[in-house]
Amino acid sequence: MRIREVEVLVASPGRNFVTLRITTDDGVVGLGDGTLNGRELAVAAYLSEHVAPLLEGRDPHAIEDTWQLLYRGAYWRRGPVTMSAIAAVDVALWDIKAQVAGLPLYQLLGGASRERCLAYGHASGVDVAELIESVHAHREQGFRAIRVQTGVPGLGPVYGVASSAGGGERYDFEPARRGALPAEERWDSRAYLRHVPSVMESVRQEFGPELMLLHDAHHRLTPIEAARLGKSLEAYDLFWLEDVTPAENQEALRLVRHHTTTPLAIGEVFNTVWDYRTLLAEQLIDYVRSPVTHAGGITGLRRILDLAGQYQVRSGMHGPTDVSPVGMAASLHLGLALHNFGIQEYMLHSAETNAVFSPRFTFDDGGLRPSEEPGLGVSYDDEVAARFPYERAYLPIARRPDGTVHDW
Ligand code: EZ4
Ligand code: CO
Repeated sequence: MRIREVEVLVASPGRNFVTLRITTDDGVVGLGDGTLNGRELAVAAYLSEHVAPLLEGRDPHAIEDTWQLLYRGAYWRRGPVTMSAIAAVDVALWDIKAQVAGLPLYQLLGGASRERCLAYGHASGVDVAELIESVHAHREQGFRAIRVQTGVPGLGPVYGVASSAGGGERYDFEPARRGALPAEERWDSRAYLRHVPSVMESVRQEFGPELMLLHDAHHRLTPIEAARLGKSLEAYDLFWLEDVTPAENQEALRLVRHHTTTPLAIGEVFNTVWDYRTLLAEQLIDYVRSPVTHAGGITGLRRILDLAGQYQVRSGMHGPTDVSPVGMAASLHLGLALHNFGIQEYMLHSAETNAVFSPRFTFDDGGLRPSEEPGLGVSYDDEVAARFPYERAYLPIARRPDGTVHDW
């Protein structure tokens, strides 16, 4: 069996997605996700110009050798563009292999280690009252774990908070105010640090101790601010506190860790095991945030999570709407099989997105399960996709009260 065709598909059904489609000479079709939010065409060009010519004629079953060829065989290694491109190839090849085997992909990864993958949804509100309404709505949908974000008094729109929660805003499909140029938001860490504990206090008062609560700081804090936040939230028993600092400075997490017992999740922008080396070896975190799509595919992420497992660190794969249904399905197959699975982020894709990909994973009793059909259990409809051409879109940026650009 040989790879006959490699196609890079870019469409914007609700938001932009980069999908790789690999077809074998036997007519087996595999899909991979290479979507990198706000940098989509960089991955598309990397794939079509630098990767596709290497794949035509290769054995699609040689997944490990292909991964090493694209990673080790490239002079310029690592980075989100490269690793998303490698992920797209890797997942498409796993999809093909599982279809040829006649098995759902997780069976090739060792089989199921659990019934379903615990999932968390995103509740938010411009104020606490709206947030509580949103948490109620998520509980009614069946979520047992919920991320909570609110606006901050004195600031305008804040990233991760629906701009008109309770209204018609499609928060679950698109959290960011994206546009053809970046929107600018205000950020004030002092105001944020004062506000968040009171939010958690209100949520615990309303919902009691059982509900699993998560919170995302989006890399906005310094280590000492992060330590203070973790400490100030200990009484509210968070499942995790996410991305507290811009953690390419792995050693900075020592300070945070020494000051708080709030569990820490980090790394949705990380892409290889090297980004986690100190964090894991010194047990500075509790959850690895990388998803299959941004960490070199199932092959790449499994390397990270196998190492994490030696340190009792579990998976917490990123699952925003910018990970396509193909990427979500891949994360679920890996998550179902992994021993050290922790939790899966789950934001609902829009109806337009689902019309293109027809994902067959299911959500039940607060958890997700991949499809039982051979392969990934996702497809791609070219005719529907053709109705949604690519649109340039930036994530917003944040500025401090004096106008200084703040960390993402
Ligand atoms: O900012 O997916 O935990 N989820 C998040 C997301 C990310 C976007 C960036 O592409 O932080 O909302
Ligand atoms: Co996040």
